[in-house]
Formats: sequence, structure tokens, C-alpha cells
Amino acid sequence: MADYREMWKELGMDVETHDQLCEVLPMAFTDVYLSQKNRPENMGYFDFVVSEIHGVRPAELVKAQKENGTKVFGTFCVYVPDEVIFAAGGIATGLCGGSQFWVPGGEKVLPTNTCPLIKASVGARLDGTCPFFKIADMYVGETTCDGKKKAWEILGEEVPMHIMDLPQMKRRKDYKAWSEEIVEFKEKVEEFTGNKVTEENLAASIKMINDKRRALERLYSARKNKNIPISGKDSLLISQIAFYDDPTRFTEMTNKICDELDKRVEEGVSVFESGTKRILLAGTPLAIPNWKIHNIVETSGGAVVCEEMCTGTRYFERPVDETQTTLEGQIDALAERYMGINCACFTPNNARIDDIIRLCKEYDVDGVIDVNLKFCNLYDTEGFLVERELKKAGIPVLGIETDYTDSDVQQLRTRVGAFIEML
Ligand code: BJ8
Repeated sequence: MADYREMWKELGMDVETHDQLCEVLPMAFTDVYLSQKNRPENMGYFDFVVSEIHGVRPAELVKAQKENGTKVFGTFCVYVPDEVIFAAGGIATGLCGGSQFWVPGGEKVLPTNTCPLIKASVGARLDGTCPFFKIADMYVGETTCDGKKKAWEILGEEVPMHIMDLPQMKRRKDYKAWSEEIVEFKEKVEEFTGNKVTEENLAASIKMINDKRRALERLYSARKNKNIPISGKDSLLISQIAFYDDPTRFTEMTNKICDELDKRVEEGVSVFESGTKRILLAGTPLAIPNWKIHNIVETSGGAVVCEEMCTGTRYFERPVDETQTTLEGQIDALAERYMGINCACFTPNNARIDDIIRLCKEYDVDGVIDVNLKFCNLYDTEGFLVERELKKAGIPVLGIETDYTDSDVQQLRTRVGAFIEML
């Protein structure tokens, strides 16, 4: 990695502790990623972004702040409409933590039985070991799960925090409430950036983010083929980078790899042996660098062909309606699109089960692994209905619960291996 120590120091990071992360991450990446055979050539860009994850993009954000007075907004959930931020000349960046490295820092202030995603996110900020958490001028939280809601109160003491009140049901009045919440968010963003959101700049940012969604849709479509041209691990990496990268460049690079994948499909190239079992992962998100389950599946005779996750289909399916010409119409279109995401924080949430069954057909899936991050009660509880309905639909399913540690890897390997064998 190039030397970014000066920038990290300037950001007030704990550079010595951060060095330890810089030492282990490349090793993990080499083991999990670079050991794969026949990777698409255009993964080179995404490999580069990961190898410089705390350097190259943070440096761009700092430059935009210093040279143009750009405001950076850190977000934690796929319900937060990035379009509003970009329309006002801001930059949105994902902040969810996916490494065990940050968990102990979170545990200093949070109950141990909090999900690792929340503990890692809080730890990354309090320990000063992630540049993105230091760079963000404002954090945008939401009222999804209880753990996050309380975490905002702790993080809000560190950084200006705006919280979006997400409804938990999907009645007409809830859609209306979410529209109003987006209007309030728009006003907050306008005040913070000093820029107005107009029909024109919002239309442009809706198109920009839709283009990103369409590129991801293309990537996922390639995985529907009998010959799978890209591993689940590589696809996951692209999905994870989508949360951080410059959206226009990301779209361009994703379309570029999709051109290569189309060619592979035409030529019948697969990265898996024929007959490899096709697995869909459903459940809680896999924030970077959480590659654990994909790695286990793909080194146990399976191929991950789809993720019904926020680092997956929940992030990109269904673009925002681009035909609206008034600000009001555009905001309603945003509310409509975002309320269409099916997170377990909603009740009832049958549409998520319908989604999983639909995706199983679209991706010609042999079996589903329902993944739950330890202590996420929402997805854990919903797992009962998900697994029951999948069984009813004749789709084999394995429910697993895990965290960011390596302590359960052997045990998971045995269970996942046995599941794949039985398919
Ligand atoms: S839309 S999944 S990104 S809330 S895993 S922190 S729910 S205790 S991340 Fe999420 Fe938005 Fe839903 Fe997606 Fe809480 Fe569960 Fe942890 Fe979670």
C-alpha cells in the first residue's frame, strides 16, 4: 500500500493500532481471494481498491473536503437515499464495520450481546482505526433495529448525527411518513452543505445511482448462467465496494467486468466445475471484509450464486422511477423505491420470503443458507418463517449463526459441507 500515514495522522487516527489491521488484511485477502483460479481479469480494479481501502478513496474524500468544501455523509443502512446527498453536492459513503478487529472497541461501551456489525462500527470510530469514520462530516442513522438506535446516541456524541425515522410497517400512511422523512433529510442535507436540492440535480443523482444499480443487476444476471463466470466471493467484493467507491467510476468498472463476463458466458467459461451446487445466501449483511461464509461455501464444493442481503439484491433491485419531473414526485418515487426493500425490521415481512423464493428460481438455486449475525434478533426470529416457507416450497435450507471471529470456522465448514453434500 502507498504511504498514507500522514493523512491518517492528520485525521487523528490511532496509526499504531491501525498498523496491526494493515498487517492482517492483505494476508486475509491473499488467502481468500488471490488463491482463486481463473478470476476475471477486470477484478484487478476491485483488488486494487481493497488493497488501498484505507488510502485511495479516503484520500479522494479528504481532497474533496479541502479543495471544494464538499461534505461527506457516512451511512449505515440501505434505506438511506444517497441520491439526496449527491444532489446537494455531498458524497455518501458506507460505514458498516465487517471486521473482528473493531469489535473489542465496541464492546467497551456496548453490551457484549450486541451484533458484531454494530460493535465493529462503534469500535472503528471510538478506537480511531478507520479513516472513513474520521472523514465523515455527518453520520446518518436510522431507526431499524434497537442496537443501532442506541448506538446512534453514543456515536452522536462524536459526530453530527441525523437520524431518519424508518417506519416498521408498509401501509399507505407509512409510505407517506417515509416521504416526509426524506423531505426532512433533504432540508438537513441542504442546510449542512449550503446547497439546494433541485429537480435537475436530483434527477441527475437518481440517474447516477440507478446506473449503479443497473450495473450490479448485470453482474448478478451473469451469475444466473449455468456456467458461472465469476465466483460468489468476487461478486461479494464488488457489492461491498459499491458502498464506498465513487458511484460513476464504480458503475464504469462494474460494466467493464460485466462485458468480460458476457464474453465468458458466450464462450461457456465457468469458474466452477460443472455440477457444483448453487447456493443462495439470505440474511444479515456482510460488511467488508467479512468474506467468511462465501469462503467456506466455495471451498466446500458449493458456489454462491446470489445474496439476498443488503450487500446483495436488497441494495440494487428495482430502480427509482426516473420519469418524475417535480421535486415532490421525485421524493415520492424515492420513498416508493426504498420502502420496497424488505428488511426484517418490518412487520409483517412476507414479501422478503417471496423475494427469496423468487430469487431461488431466477438463479436456479440448489439450496439456501440463511445467515444470521450473532445477536441480530430480527433476522434470527424471521429465520423461523423463512426456513419453514422454503422447506414448504421444496427448497433445502440450512440456518447458521455466526460472528466475525474465526472460532466457529471448522464447525461451520463441517455443517456447510454436509449440507452441500446432501443437495
Ligand atoms: S436494511 S439489514 S442495512 S437495518 S444485523 S445492525 S439489523 S442487529 S444491518 Fe441492516 Fe438496514 Fe436492515 Fe439492511 Fe441490526 Fe441485525 Fe445487526 Fe443489522
